[in-house]
Amino acid sequence: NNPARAVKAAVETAAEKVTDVLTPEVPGAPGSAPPSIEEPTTPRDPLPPKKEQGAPETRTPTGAETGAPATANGQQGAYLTTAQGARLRDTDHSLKAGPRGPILLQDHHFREKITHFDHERIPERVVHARGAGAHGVFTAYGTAERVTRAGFLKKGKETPVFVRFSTVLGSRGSADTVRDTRGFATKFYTDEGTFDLVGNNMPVFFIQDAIKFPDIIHAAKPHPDREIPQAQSAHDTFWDFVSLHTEAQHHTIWNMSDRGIPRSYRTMEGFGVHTFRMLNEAGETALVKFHWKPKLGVHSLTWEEAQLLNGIDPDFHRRDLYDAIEAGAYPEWELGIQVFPDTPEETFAGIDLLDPTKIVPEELAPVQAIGKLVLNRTPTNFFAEVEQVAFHLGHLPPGIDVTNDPLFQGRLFSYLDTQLTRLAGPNFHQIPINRPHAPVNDMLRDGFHQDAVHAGVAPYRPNSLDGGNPFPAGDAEHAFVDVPVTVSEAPKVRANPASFDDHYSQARLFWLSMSPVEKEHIIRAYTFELAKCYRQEIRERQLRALADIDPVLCAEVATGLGLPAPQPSGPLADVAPSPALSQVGREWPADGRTVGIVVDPDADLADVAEVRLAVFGAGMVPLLIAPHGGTVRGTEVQRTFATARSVEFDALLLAGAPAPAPDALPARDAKAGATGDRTVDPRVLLLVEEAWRHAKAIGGWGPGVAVLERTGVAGTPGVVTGDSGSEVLDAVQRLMAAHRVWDRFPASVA
Ligand code: HDE
Repeated sequence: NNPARAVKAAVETAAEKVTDVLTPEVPGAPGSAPPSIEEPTTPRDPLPPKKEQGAPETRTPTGAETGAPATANGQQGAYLTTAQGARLRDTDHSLKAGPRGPILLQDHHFREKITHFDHERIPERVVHARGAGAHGVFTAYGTAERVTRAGFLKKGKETPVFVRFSTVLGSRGSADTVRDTRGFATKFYTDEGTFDLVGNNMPVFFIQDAIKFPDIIHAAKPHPDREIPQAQSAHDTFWDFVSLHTEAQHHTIWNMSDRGIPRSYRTMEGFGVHTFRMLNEAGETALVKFHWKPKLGVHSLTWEEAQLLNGIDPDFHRRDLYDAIEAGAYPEWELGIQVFPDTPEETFAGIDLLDPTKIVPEELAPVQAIGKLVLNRTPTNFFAEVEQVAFHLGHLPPGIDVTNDPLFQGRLFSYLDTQLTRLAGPNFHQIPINRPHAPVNDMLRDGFHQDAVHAGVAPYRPNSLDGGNPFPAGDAEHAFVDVPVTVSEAPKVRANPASFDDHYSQARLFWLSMSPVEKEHIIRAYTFELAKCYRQEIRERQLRALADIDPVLCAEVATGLGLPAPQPSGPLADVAPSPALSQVGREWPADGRTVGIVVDPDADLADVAEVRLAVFGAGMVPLLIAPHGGTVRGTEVQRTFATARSVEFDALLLAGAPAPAPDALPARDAKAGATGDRTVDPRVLLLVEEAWRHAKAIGGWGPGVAVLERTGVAGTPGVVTGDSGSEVLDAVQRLMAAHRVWDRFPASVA
């Protein structure tokens, strides 16, 4: 006898009847004709979700289900409709006054379609515009329980997450493999409210005070007159700023190191950068720094690979992330914290914990693992998820609080503010990807893009009309506690603490911690970038900064630029290296790595099938490279000589020595001719040359050995030959554990 329910039931019955009449046959259903490659002419059921992939959250911000099916995707319903649900006969022709006449203003479908299209774009992020994201799960080890009351860090607790990786400088369509810092932003949908850990792949930042953010970004973005260069720091305004504003020198040397060109998002460390304050159940506080440690180790591209990839596959990192997840090679990181006593000085081992240009070396404060992140699901819709996700440092759960780091404090303002323009209003938390998984009971109302239909009459406190709801929670109900730290009694000033004046000691610490080959790469990066500047005085000024970091670094870069090396302005800092900062010298799993296998369709391929299986078995991806597409002796070819380029592979195997195909590039053919070799396809020779130059493991057996001999690389470090494919693969796999064959790089410095 509830009238509303009766009406609803009647409507549902009516809807069922209508569906009965209208539901057409499903093509592809048992017994029906096989799917055709023609454009479908009859409607069909929605496509099933991708493997293990649900649609975005369908709850309203108040926790109610919207009733939308989990796979609701507009274009997959049976009939095309207007945005108001009216079925359409034709979406291919506008309504005209005769076939040759003008379009009529009354064409409401045309206007709706075009107007919506005209407004499809939203402003890209002012920084970090280019990115890729994925869903996953975070499982806590429980080891953080002694320092924080945060429920999602309690032992065994699993929390859904969404992670967005990004570059900083480039626009949305820019290339992935530019030299830049990478964003590593994680949204933990915890039961106690969302926690956003908005970090980078480098532990320090260019500036110490948020008020300088527009300055560094204006300097690093393309020049305002010509809007070039895109996604690069190799230009005058960037080096003008960092050579004048020398607190940027520490972050800059990280960018010039191999960390500036990661091999993959999966092989990046992440850092919260700032010091956070944690509060435990007993009411005790500690200062912490967050670290993400990738299971696969920290690995980078070579500079030449990065440059080639910018043209060959500008989506390299995005593709790598999605391919790995879809292949089941789920990327993994451990979250760790460095824990420091919460003393009034807020320093540790003499290092100011509020200075975001400083690290605390892991040798002084070990990173303690507190949980594991696994990314296991790619987005269903890039715009809805990756583009619309909105991170904010103020999204904190009970047990994690802020500190007075002036960069942190400024970011607490900026991230909320930026969404007002980018996501057009204050209700961005209602966008599916941003909806908390904790029940929401706020008294925020109205505004642009308000999706919720709030019931009740009293969105204010205190009230008696809505039964007094909602009530503030007490400590026992796990309310957020602002740690009552004493706020300085000092006068208002625009100033930094004196400890912030040290701009060089940690840049030097970083330099001294590098292996010879990493130092060589840093020298080359500075030399390249400064050589790209037009203004001589900027080069000279940056050389003066390098002299204060290290005289050898300065001298090497000066030589490359053809300039005299200046003397340091004073004594150099006496710092101990931190071996943990080097990427070289350890061994890592090769999961998800790519192995290219060159085959000659006319030769004996007996070993190839076995090697492919072994590569799969090792959790890696084998890609067969042949002169043409299709299949070779029943095995599918993934790359042809026209589409394969060495930069895609982590190791190269040669099972054959294919003769030049008719479509071999004449220029390369001529080059091969110049080396006296016309018997092997020149594109295979290029693959070998590049793989060798980029210090990758290379192996050959059978006729493949002859190719390695002809290119002159046989017998050099990291080039393996053998009698069988499996023997060669074994040796190549051992080499891959070190990421590259480091001995192949020349190193001019010790
Ligand atoms: Fe950001 N930063 N940032 N940043 N940042 C943004 O927020 C800002 C800083 C970082 O994938 C913006 O939603 C200021 C440090 C990441 O959506 C904006 C300052 C670190 C992302 C903003 C900093 C970061 C952003 C642009 C100096 C590493 C991408 C769009 C005080 C710890 C998040 C947006 C994503 C994005 C401001 C410095 C990381 C404008 C003012 C330090 C990973 O709000």
